[in-house]
Amino acid sequence: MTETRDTADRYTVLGASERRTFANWLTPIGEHFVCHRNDMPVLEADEWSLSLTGEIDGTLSMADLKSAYPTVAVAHTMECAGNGRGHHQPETGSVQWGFEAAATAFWTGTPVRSILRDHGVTDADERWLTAVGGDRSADDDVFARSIPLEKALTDCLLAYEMNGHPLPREHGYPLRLIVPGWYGVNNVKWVEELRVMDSMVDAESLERPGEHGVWQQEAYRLHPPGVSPEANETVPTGDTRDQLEDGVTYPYTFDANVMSVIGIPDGTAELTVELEKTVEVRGVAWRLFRYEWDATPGRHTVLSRATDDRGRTQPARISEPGAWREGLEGEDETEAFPWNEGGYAANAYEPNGVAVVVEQET
Ligand SMILES: Nc1nc2c(c(=O)[nH]1)N[C@H]1C(S)=C(S)[C@@H](COP(=O)(O)O)O[C@H]1N2
Ligand SMILES: [Mo]
Repeated sequence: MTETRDTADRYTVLGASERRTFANWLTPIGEHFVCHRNDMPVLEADEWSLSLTGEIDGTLSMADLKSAYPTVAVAHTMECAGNGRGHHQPETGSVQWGFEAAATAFWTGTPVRSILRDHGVTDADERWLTAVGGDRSADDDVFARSIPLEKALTDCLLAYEMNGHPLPREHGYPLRLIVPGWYGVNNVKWVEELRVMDSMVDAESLERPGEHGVWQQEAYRLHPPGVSPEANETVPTGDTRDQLEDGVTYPYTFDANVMSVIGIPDGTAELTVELEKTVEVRGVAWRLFRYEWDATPGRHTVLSRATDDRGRTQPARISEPGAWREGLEGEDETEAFPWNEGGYAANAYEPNGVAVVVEQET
């Protein structure tokens, strides 16, 4: 793993350094990518508390969270919304991720639903849950993100363990929000406040100094070049693909688009195959897949393309900057994910192919 601190926009970034990470479905902590922008806060679990605000009211210590509510564990594949950004041509700004900003871990913690119910929230009523992180920028801006309350009541948790170990500091110690299946940015680390609101977070939403709406309303939204999306109070769906097709003018990165990566062969060495023997191709389509490849000698590009349970498949490539939604209207092989200025939510499969040379064993 190599750690880089992007000097232009200050992201701290760490990614799996090897394609082979994706040959297994569970990612060891040391190979799980890391992504955040502010300095990591130095927090201690026994001094820390979670504020419940907005339409709920209360304060919970770590001991309250662990003793007063059930404990659950979920396997969550987290993908940075900027994964695949490096495949945009021309290049967009920020971290040029290829396929490595994705990982699967077991997260253990308290169901958000249990806390909300205990504080009188049983129905979503089209409201939002805003999680605020304990990291501050130099200008006192906080990291705040809103998700539909409906999602929070369904399967989200406040996690304090990762793969059975105490949550590492870089992954949000002592507590982080886990939003299963949704892009990394929704999974707020170092959570210190949960706020039940009628709308998504914006500039004036919190009783705090600094900017509040940046992460929700400005960064992490899909739009063509030269556009500054206006803030929305609400959107009709958390389905990123539905938003992209026509649901929302400039979509938010909520649930993750269907995606896959090959782990082996990893392209680093030529393969020698015995006659009549297959080559194992293994990877993750945010679940482990495996394919016995009847390989023939020669040069190949091995591609993986996933289809989700709603029949939506990965587009082949990323469009030209001007195409925006038109690219999505192409049929199958010609369908192109819209080039967008932030380089978000890209799930094209062609750029992630593995070049493999196969020789016949004699
Ligand atoms: N408080 C806080 N939470 C955050 C971030 C951040 O900068 N601050 N970065 C988000 C982004 S963009 C991603 S992709 C995930 C990455 O989580 P990880 O570092 O545990 O992999 O955390 C999210 N949660
Ligand atoms: Mo991210």
